[in-house]
Amino acid sequence: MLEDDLTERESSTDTGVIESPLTRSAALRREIFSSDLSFLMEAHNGLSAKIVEEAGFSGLWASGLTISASLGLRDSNEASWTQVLDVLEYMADSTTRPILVDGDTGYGNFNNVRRLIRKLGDLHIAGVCIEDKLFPKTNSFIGERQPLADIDEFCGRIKAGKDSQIDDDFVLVARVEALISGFGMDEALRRAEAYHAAGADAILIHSKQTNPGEIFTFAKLWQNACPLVIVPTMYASTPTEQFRQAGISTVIWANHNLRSAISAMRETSRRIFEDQSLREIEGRVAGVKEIFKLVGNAELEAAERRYLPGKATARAIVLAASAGNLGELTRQRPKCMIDIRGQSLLQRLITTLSNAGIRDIAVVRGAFKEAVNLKGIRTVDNDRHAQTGEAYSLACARDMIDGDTVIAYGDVLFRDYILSGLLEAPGDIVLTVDAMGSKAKTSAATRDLVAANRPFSGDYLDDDAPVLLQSMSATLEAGSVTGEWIGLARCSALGAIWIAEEIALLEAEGLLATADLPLLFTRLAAKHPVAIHYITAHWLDVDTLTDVADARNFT
Ligand code: SPV
Ligand code: MG
Repeated sequence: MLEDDLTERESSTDTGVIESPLTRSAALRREIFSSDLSFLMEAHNGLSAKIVEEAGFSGLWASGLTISASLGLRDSNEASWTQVLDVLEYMADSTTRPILVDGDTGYGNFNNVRRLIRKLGDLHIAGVCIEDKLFPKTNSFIGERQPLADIDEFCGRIKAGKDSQIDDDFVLVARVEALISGFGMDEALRRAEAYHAAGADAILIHSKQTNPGEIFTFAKLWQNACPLVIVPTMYASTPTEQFRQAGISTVIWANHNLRSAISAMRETSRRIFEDQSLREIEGRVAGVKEIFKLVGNAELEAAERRYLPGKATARAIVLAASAGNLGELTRQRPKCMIDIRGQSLLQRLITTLSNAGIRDIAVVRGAFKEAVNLKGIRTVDNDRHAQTGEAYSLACARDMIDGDTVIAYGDVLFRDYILSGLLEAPGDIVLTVDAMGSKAKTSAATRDLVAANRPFSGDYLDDDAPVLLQSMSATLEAGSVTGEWIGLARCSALGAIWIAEEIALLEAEGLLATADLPLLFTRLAAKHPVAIHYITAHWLDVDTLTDVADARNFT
């Protein structure tokens, strides 16, 4: 599983020491045992799992109710446990975050729980919650006095579950239904104590009252014997701060993604049915590009460039001639070769380029040029680097600006998706621009500020109308700035011709030695469309020692 590689791979630290990988179970355990209040958000399939992660949640609740409902079934074990596993596999593949699975009653007795927990381990599910009822279960909010399991029998399910976990950190939450079923506080406490003693890592104390009274009473009497998990669906108006004060460990927002999807889908279906047209709906629903983005089409395109013959067409020119001004770090090597957690800045950039299928990489070197010798690159020398600027360095590699070409500064780091987005973006010259200018620079470092014909709107439906560069410079009027160029651009074969022509003109005017790329692009924008591809964050460039520290933390 790709995502597992991401979460559970080994990661190296600043010191070069290999840290032990954090499994999803360990991540869930950390959440549940942390002194902060944690939140798990409901998801019921791969797509909703992605949306929960995108929103920022550090864990997911795979709800029995909503998984069943999304299959068109009742929350009465109508979906078999292996059908639920199939859904969980899609969910686990879709997120790197830990998932706590609603395991209902465990689908039978201790033996069914054993098989369930082994299979959940195989799928890298972080934990399971089992409730003290009988198979087949009924949703807790239906009917009164649902029969509860015998305490000892349920403790057997807990023990068997804990004995079957593959990962030591796997979290088993035992859910006490005594309050819901009307058996009272003493029974609830008696059961929670027995389940904890049987090995449950945490207790989910459930209530269907519309106020949190009995939950808070339980929490007080429980005295934090082990973490408490709650599902405030019925007492939804309780301020979250009160849960914190009551010492609750984890709140599950149990079904709100499915419920919001139901409202939205109903409204859309009704509207289209009545209108027999899409006119009113288009613009109110997520764009098709949102779907592509959520399921990671950009990654597939990058993979195609890497693996499909004939797809890896783009080449790259990296401008890395400048010496940099980082004291000791740049005393004997250029800025692009400073070490960032065991790899040079340039090596990291080259890895990002080759991840996108770009293999033909030319690096324009200047200062300490002998230090710039990495495998898999061509080098071009700008021996006048001390007297010249970026446009001159680019001109040194002008023979290589031919066909689809990426141009990058040698001191930038950006996430892979940013390059994939640039490679996909339409236009003959396209610049990647951070719309937020989110890089909080502490120094007065030069920033390539951009004025475009339109600011970033965040609306993917706008994508078809191109955003075009008007001018770029370190000194733009604040009101006209729509972002900051991150030092990454792409041109097509036609764009490459325009760039070559403009370089020739700068040369003829005697400006080539001093020109920088903002000037080159501003001049190009006066004659040709120079498109902007907006991003928001996930990049940095290295101008100062603070940037070096940030680069070490950049993933
Ligand atoms: C679920 O989400 O399936 C739950 C929580 O078990 S509840 O519906 O409140 O029982
Ligand atoms: Mg459930």
